[in-house]
Amino acid sequence: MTLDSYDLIFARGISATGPWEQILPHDFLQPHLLRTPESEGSDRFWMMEAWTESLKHHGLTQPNPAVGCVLVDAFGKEISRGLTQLFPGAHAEKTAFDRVTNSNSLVGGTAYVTLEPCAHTGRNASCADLLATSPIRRIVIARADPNPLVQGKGIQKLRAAGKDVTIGILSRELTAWNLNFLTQQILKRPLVALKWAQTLDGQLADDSMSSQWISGRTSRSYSHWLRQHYDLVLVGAQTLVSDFPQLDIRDCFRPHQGQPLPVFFDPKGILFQQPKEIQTQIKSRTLKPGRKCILIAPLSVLDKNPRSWLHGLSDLVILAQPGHSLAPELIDIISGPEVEKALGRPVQSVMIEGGSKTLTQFISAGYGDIFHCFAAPILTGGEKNRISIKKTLNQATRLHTIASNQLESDILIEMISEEVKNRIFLPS
Ligand code: AOF
Ligand code: ZN
Repeated sequence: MTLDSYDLIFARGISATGPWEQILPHDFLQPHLLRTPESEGSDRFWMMEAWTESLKHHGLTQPNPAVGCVLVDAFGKEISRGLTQLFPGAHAEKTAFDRVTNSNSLVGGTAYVTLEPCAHTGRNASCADLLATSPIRRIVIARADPNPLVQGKGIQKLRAAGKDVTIGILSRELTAWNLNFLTQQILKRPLVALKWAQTLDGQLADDSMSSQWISGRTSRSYSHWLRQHYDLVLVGAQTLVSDFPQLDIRDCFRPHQGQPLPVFFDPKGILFQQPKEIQTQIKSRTLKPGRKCILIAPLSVLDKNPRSWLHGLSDLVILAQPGHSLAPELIDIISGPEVEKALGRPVQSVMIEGGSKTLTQFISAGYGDIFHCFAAPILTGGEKNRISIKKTLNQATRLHTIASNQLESDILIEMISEEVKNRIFLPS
């Protein structure tokens, strides 16, 4: 199968992590951010409905993917819908079946599911068995589940039971939506998302290091939605010193129950060398007593510098990196047992939010599965705060655009790496 770059670009009104109408407050929704409605009753129409259902548990089902399911009767009327419950709760299909009041309505009906129904008996009976033994006639699936316990076996069970199975409706969009889960399953490591806002001339901060307020309020609202999407939010120590970022979800349209776990990366020990006033500000504005955070620094930095200024931060977990390199040490630490313990579940994803040095280091080390990049109509000049990986066009890292949009006067471009395109988007 070949897929050219154009084929990867999503339908209008859909970002890499959901439809805009589900993400932004309604007064931020400019007309070009609205979807072209699907024709009523079509497979795409119902798959959008199944996706919309799963969005209600955005960021809450991990390590399970947030799946949606809609059951439709033989006359095209909705019977019920369901979504994956909070871990370790029921799967979407089971939730939808539990909400059916008249089982006769299922005869000859269709189930729309955003991921292949599972084939294993885990905490629940297998969803493929549930569908296979039901009077539902047709099952429409967005994409296959690469979990070795499933991996096509769900589809096989359905076909063996004589069901009509269609695969691939909104598959790119739902692959992006489940990218955390899919990356963990296929690449056996956490998804690394890179997010930044830059001026039109490529500065992530001005030369005096101020990086706040480059992008507008709609872009900021989307950034907070992204924080809900990823398990960890990581920034470098310089960003901490310059911006005292809160790294929480404040400005999000939908009610949210979780917060990402903030991770700070200090490869040179600059936090330890700050004057007392700055350290006090870091403690009161970002690390905060009672807030669970992770600080990662090389062993040599932690050995050399007194940590007394961190006293009182009982929920701060300090982790030593054996050397100085990012790959694979830092990723190993991020997916290791201490971070898993602090998060309360296995780490499936991390979003690197800056600054320019940290992003440059990650990109240079070959990391970056998905990019959310905002460009604002501002020119600052300057040269200190740019992504600078120093490659020629021949050696350039080439990405694939999956979505782009104008958010007020900013332009958002969302891209995936070659590896994600070939190994996660294509096999679906
Ligand atoms: C579905 N429907 O709603 C979800 C699925 O540990 P368990 O038994 O809950 O199974 C987890 C796996 O099930 C998960 O890794 C993924 O492969 C699949 N998720 N499957 O049929 C759902 N969330
Ligand atoms: Zn299931």
